[in-house]
Amino acid sequence: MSVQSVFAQLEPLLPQVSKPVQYVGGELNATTKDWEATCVRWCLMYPDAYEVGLPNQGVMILYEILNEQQDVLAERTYAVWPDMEALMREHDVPQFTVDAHRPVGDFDLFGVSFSTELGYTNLLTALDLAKIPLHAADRTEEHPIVVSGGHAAFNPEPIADFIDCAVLGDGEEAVLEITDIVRKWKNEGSPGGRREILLRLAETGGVYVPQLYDVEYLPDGRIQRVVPNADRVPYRVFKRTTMDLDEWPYPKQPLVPLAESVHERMSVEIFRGCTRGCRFCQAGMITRPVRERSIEGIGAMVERGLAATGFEEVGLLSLSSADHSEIAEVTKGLADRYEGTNTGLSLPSTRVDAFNIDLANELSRNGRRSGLTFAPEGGSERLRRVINKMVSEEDLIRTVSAAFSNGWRQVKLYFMCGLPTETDDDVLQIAEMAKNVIRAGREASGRKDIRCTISIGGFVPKPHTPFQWAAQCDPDTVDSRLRKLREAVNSDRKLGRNIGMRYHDGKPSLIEGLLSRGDRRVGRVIERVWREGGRFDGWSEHFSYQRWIDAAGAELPSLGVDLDWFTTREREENEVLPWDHLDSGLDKEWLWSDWQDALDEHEQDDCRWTPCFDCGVCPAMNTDIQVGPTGRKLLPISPVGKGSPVSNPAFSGG
Ligand code: B12
Ligand code: SF4
Repeated sequence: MSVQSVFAQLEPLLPQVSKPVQYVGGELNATTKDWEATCVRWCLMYPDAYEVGLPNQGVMILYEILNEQQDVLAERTYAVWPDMEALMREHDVPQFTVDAHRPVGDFDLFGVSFSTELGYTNLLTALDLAKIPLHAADRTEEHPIVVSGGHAAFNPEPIADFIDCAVLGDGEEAVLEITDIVRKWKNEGSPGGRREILLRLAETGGVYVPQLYDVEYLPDGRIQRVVPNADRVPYRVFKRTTMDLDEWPYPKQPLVPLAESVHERMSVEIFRGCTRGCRFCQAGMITRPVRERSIEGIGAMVERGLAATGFEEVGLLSLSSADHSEIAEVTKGLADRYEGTNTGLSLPSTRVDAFNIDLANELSRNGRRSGLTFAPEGGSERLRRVINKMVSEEDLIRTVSAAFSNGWRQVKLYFMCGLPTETDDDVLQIAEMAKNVIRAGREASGRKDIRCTISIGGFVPKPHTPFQWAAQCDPDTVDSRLRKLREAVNSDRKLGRNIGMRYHDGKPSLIEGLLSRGDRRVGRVIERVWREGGRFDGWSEHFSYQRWIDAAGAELPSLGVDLDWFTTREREENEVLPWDHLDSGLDKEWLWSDWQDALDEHEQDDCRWTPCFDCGVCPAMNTDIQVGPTGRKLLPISPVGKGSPVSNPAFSGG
C-alpha cells in the first residue's frame, strides 16, 4: 500500500495559522524513509505543542533507535493548535507526521509519550483527526495499535478505553521487542487479526493491554479486583528497566528544533533513577534503581551531540544530577574541555548543599552567574521530614550565602503546597525562609540587588508512591494558604520587594489528581471534556476548571463515585488501587510502611550510600543499582564528524 504525503493539502493552510513552521518538519537530524522499503512503521507523538514536544528526550531516543533498524520507519507528530485543528477539519486534512507528512492513521503503531496526564485530551484530538476510532474496542486491523508510554503510563486506567496498550518504564528495548512481535505477525499474514496481535503483546508480560483485563467493583465504588479475561494474559504486567546506559547512548543525533522551543539546548541524561526517596516524587519511585552513565560515556555523548547539532548549551539531565558519583569530575572535565569555546553547561535544579555551589561555579566558569535553583519543597523542617526531603534551614542559608558570595545574584526556591499533614504554619514558614535568604544574601554579597523567587506548585498524590493513599488537599485550602503566604511575604516591604512569588491556583492540580489516581470510569469524564472543547489542558490559558467539574458531575455520580471520591478521599491499606496489577517493582507493603513513616515524621535513607532497605525493586525486576565512582577521567577530545561513530570503549555495545 502506498501512502501519500498530505503536504499538498496542508500547504495552503499554513499561512492561515500561528507558527506554521511547527508543521513543516525537516529538522536537522530528522529522518524520512521510503515507506515501501520498510515493514514496521511507528508514528511517535508527544501530545503537546511542537515547542514542548520536540525537545522531549523520550521521543527522540525511541525515534532514533527505531529508525536505526533497516526495515523499520519512525516518524513524529505533535498536538496541533486549535486554529490548525479547525482548518484541518474544514479541509479534511488528517493528523499528519511532521517528517514525511504521512497520515497517522496509516501507521502500524501509534506510540504516545505522556509525561503529564494533562495531555490526555490532546490524545483524543489526535486520534479523531487521524480518523482512528476513539475507543480501542471499535478499531479494526485497518487502524494503528495505540501504545502509551512515559511516566503517566504507570496508571493508564483513565485512558484504558482509548489505548490498545501501555508500556511501563524504559522504552529502548521495549519498542524493539514490540517491533519484532509486530513484524513476525505481519510476515505470517496477520493471523487472528487485531485480537491476536494484542494477545501476543500481552502474553510477554511487559505490555499492558487494558481490554484483556476486566475490572470488578464493590458496591461502595471501590475496586474488587482486576482480572485477565483471556488465558494467555498474565495477572501482572512488569515495568521495563534498561540496564547499562552506556550501551544506549541515545540520542546520538539530537533533533534541532525549527521553531523556538522550551529547551534550546542539548541534553545528556547522566543517570536514570533516583533513590533519595522523596515521598511525593513518582518519577523517583518508578525509575529505580539508580543507573549511572559512565564519565566517558557522558563525555562522548556531549562531544558527539554538539558536533551533530551545533547547540551551544549542554544540560546534564537526571532526577538529581548532582548525585552522580563522579559529578565533580564530569563537570570539571567538561568545563576544561570546553573552556574558551561558546559552549555553556548547565545542571537542572540541584540539591541544597555547598558542594553544589562548587559545581555551579565550575559550570559557569565562562558565563554569567545569574540564577541558581534549589528545591526544599516543604516550608517547615517538620514537613520536610514528612516528605523525606531532608534539608535544614541552616543548610539552605549556608548554601545560598556561599552562592551570593561567589557572585550569584538570584536564587529560585521550589515548594509544594497541599502536602499531607500540612498546616497554614508550614506554608507560612516559606516566607520566613525567603526573608532569611535575602538577609543572608545581603550580608554575604554586600549588595542590595539580590533576589529570591519562590515558586509553588500544588501537590498531587501519585500512583506508586507512599502518598498514593493520601487525601489530596482541596483547592480552596491551597488557595487560602497561598494568599496568606503572599501577605506574609509582603508584610516586610524592605525584604518583600526582593522576593518574587510564582504560583498557580490549586484547581488544575485537583484535575491532575483525578487523572493521576483515577480508574477506567474517569475515561468518560476525559471524553466529555474533550467533546466540550477541552484541549491543551496543561496550558493555563486553555484549561477550564469548570469544564472538568461539569463533566465529572455529569458522568461520575451514576457510577456511584465523584470527583472528591477520586481526589480528596484518603484510601485505606487494603483498598485495591487501580494500578495494583501494574508492577513498578515497589513492594506495596514497603510503600505502606513508608507512608506510615511519613505520618510519624520519620525519614528514610538513600540506598545508594546506605544498605538496601528493601523497597522491592531490585529483586522484583532482577536489577541492581549501578553507581561509580569508576576513578576514570574524560578522554581527550577527538575530532568527530557529524554522525560518525565515536571510538570509545564505553559504547562498544551501542
Ligand atoms: C526536561 C524536563 C522537562 C522540560 C522538557 C519537557 C519535554 N518536552 O521533554 C520542560 C521544562 C518543558 C518540562 C516541563 C514539564 N515537566 Co518535566 N521534566 C523534565 C525532566 C528533567 C527530563 C525528562 C526527560 O527527558 N527524561 C529522560 C527521558 C529519556 O525519559 P522519558 O521521557 O520518561 O522516556 C523514557 C520512558 O518513559 C519511555 N517512554 C517515553 N515515551 C514513550 C512512549 C512509548 C510509546 C513507549 C513504548 C515508551 C516511552 O521510553 C523513554 C526511554 O526510556 C524530567 C525529570 C527526569 N529526569 O525524568 C521532568 C519531569 C518529566 N517533568 C515533570 C513535570 C511534572 C513537568 C511539568 C508538568 C511541569 C509543570 N508543572 O509545568 C511540565 C509538563 C510539560 C508538558 N506539557 O509536557 C515530572 C513528571 C511527573 C511525573 N509523572 O511523575 C518530571 C518527572 C519531574 C519530576 N520529578 O517531577 N519538563
Ligand atoms: S531494592 Fe534496595 S537497592 Fe534496590 S532500589 Fe530498593 S532499596 Fe535500593
